[in-house]
Amino acid sequence: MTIDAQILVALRSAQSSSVSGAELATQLQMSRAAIWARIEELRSLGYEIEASPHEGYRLIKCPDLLHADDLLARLGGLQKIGRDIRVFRETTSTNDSTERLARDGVAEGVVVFAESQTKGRGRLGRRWSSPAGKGLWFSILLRPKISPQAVTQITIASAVSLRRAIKNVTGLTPEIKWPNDLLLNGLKIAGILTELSSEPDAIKHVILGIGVDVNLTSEDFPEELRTVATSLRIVARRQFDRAALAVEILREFERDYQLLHTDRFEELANEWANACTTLGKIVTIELADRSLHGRVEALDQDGALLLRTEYGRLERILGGIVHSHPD
Ligand code: BTX
Repeated sequence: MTIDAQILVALRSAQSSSVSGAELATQLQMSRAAIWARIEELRSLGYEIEASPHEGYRLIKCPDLLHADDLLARLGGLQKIGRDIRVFRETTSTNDSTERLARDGVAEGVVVFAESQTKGRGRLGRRWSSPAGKGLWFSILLRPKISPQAVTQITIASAVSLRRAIKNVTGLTPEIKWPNDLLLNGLKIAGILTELSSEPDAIKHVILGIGVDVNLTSEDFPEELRTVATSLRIVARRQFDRAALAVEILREFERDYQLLHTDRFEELANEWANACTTLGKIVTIELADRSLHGRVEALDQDGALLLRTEYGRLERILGGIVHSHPD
């Protein structure tokens, strides 16, 4: 953990009391002057830190920005997902930035956040609107030990952990639309883009891209999205601490990702099925080369959707865009 992250851990664990400069200096094996310089640096980033000659330092308020050291400090360095965190002010797509790290051989668990994306993307070349400082736009590098056919399990695991994290932090309970959308009041508040790099029978790596509309107002969305998308802020009528939500998502996902590797996907699949509004629905699914119409019957052990088509055949679907129809 960096020095700044360790300082933030110490200040946070003191809660509303102060930590003396001498205590920090001993703990971090630095001079008190060097600690003071780091505190000044954190202040310049917007951290409100009170300094009193008798009592020491006290953390009053964190700025509304994503700061790698702060995220690391909040995670406490205990887990694989988020053991390394990078934050860009702007990037094309966090999936691209993470892909470069993957090719450089960086170990799994690195998470790349961006305050804004100029070319945020969804599936099939669709765009993902990512205004600065309003949402969580990030990607996780994974090197899962599962077969390429089972990669949908990762999307499922991330959907349930994302839903749980949102519920824990905001009290709102999104529904899941297969395979990768989270909805509130029928409007999209989050999307997941799973990109796979694979050989025929082994996964090289997976980039899990997650976008969550946290503090956007309706004006922050391009006009054409205002009838299909919403944000946690619009629904709850209050703003949320993006860093706290980010950390909760990474914690929940760490747990579910471990379950995948211990053959416990069924537990996640059950949770997913309970939250999924697509099960049992009459849908049209747009695939790359055709579309299928029928009723969604179940999810199989790889996370694929089983669709009973209008002709009575059972089709196994791994991707595609789902349109629901009333019964
Ligand atoms: P998707 O293809 O299911 O959804 C894309 C569609 O969602 C768009 O066509 C549009 O209708 C709608 N949309 C666009 N922007 C938003 C938004 N901010 N909120 C709600 N709806 C929107 C979903 O793909 C997967 C999205 C993943 C986004 C993350 S962000 C971090 C990472 N980097 C990156 O480039 N993509 C992922």
